[in-house]
Amino acid sequence: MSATTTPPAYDDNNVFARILRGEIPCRRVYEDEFALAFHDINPQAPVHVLVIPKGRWVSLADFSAGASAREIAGFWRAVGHVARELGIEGPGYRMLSNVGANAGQEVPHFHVHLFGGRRLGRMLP
Ligand code: DGP
Repeated sequence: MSATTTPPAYDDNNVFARILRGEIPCRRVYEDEFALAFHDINPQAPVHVLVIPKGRWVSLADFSAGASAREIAGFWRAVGHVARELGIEGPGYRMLSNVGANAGQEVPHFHVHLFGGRRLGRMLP
């Protein structure tokens, strides 16, 4: 692993930063010290929730290289908690994160999509 990799610049005006600051409303489903979860504005499934870490991270690589072990553990614990609380754990769900231009990442704040509530078609890739 290179210690010289420059992390991507974080845009403090991206929509999720504004949601975290309370400048834009969201339909919140969970919040703790490490993460915020809220319904996607444009749901692609009966359950479509976004889980975001509270720090200023653009991608998973950025997050995993820069966040503390406590923040990383807290975030992933929150993702699992949200899936259970939404009732999608038993029937099954999909977890997805778009990273960068090739994946069509729209919001440059690291986030995980949780999709559930129906049979999901195969989508690889
Ligand atoms: P992506 O960056 O492509 O992984 O997806 C970003 C998602 O964020 C997309 O599904 C729509 C959602 N989104 C964008 N703006 C808002 C917003 O203002 N509120 C909420 N709740 N969701 C948003």
